Amino acid sequence: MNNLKLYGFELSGHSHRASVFLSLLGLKAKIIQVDLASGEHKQADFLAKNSFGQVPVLEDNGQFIADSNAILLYLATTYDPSRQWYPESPQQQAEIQRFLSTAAGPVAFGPARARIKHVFNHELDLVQAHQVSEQILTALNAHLAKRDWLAAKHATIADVANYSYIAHAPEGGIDLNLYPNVQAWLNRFEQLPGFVAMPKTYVALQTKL
Ligand SMILES: N[C@@H](CCC(=O)N[C@@H](CS)C(=O)NCC(=O)O)C(=O)O
Repeated sequence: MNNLKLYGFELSGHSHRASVFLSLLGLKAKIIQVDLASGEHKQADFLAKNSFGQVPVLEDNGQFIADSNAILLYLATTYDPSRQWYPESPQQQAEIQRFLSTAAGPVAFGPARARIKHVFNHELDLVQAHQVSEQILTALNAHLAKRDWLAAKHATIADVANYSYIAHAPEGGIDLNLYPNVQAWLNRFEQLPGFVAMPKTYVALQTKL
């Protein structure tokens, strides 16, 4: 019996990345919502869990793991004996790392930022976020033309890391219809046993995205 807790925020794609992976692995975890609006993540109690003051943070038997991609790596190497999600071959690991960097780079600075601007109205450059989004979605659409998954012949943590913010890109005013191979990949991901969706924001609901 594990003792997993996930500190997150329900509209955070980074948090969803961690919670959907827990579910895909069939792991039960206590989900603890951190009140970002009131600044709970900048209080001493939370900073003791993650000095960067960001969600998500995973707690496993009193040990804290911060950063969504670090959480994916930790869960895959600790709780997936089959090593489907993070295979042992150095070549496959390098390919997965390439897409973890994609998630932390252009996906974070493109679709995720555009959504933050639309949904939370933060001071961000929407034009730049849309340019970055177009570049990375065009590249991913080409990458997925002849393959089902980003980094292997099956789903890996590379797919988990990139799914949430790309699936919710329309909430940032991005038209995914322009990227049919990306859409097919999102649909494939949503069919995985254990998949759970991130709630749509009021922006998505207003525009029926
Ligand atoms: N590199 C981090 C980024 C996490 C992140 O940006 N979290 C946001 C919510 S989506 C957050 O906590 N923002 C509050 C802040 O930065 O003050 C990860 O992958 O976990």
